Amino acid sequence: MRLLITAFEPFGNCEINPSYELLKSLPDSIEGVTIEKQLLPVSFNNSFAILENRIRNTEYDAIIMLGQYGGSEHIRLEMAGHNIISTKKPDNDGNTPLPKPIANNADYGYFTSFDLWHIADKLKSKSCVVEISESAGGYVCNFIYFSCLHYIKEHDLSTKALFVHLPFIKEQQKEPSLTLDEEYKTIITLLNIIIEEEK
Ligand code: PCA
Repeated sequence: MRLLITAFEPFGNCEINPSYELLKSLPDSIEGVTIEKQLLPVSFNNSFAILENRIRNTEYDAIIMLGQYGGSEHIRLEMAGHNIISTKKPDNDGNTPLPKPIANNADYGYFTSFDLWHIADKLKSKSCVVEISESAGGYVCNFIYFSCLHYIKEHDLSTKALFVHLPFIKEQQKEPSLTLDEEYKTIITLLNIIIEEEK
């Protein structure tokens, strides 16, 4: 099984991005499956270009994308990527695109092909603080999620992709927050569930 995990660098007024802290702490393999890792810039112009380069060269079975979602108490399993950029926050290149579709002549959005209800139930049964979210927002995380799902659809790939948004971690001294250990435990449990079912 080929598995790719991505995370984002810090952005805005944050010096830490929990997704990157998590990526750095993940093991190199789980149950014999190599965990391939990719850090992405918080950039509308460059983030998907980097991911696309990886997925053009390797047909992954699963891609799990991680990002920060300040203000949430829960780890959010994102149901869908929407075909829109809508933000007032500049990205790390200083770009604040006007609201517009990500891809012209494409669907309004795509759902993940993972069974999120089943995954969320399993995670909750192991005391992980997760919820299913209907929207990944209008910023770079939604951009990468939609772009990835669109690529999978356009290229008729069997790759399953999921975006997971993480609350602040305690080190950021912002609330609400979880500990890095709690987020780590949830992501490791998620990866174990996916590996178990896809193997
Ligand atoms: N969160 C942002 C982009 C990078 C990240 O970690 C978002 O929710 O769009």
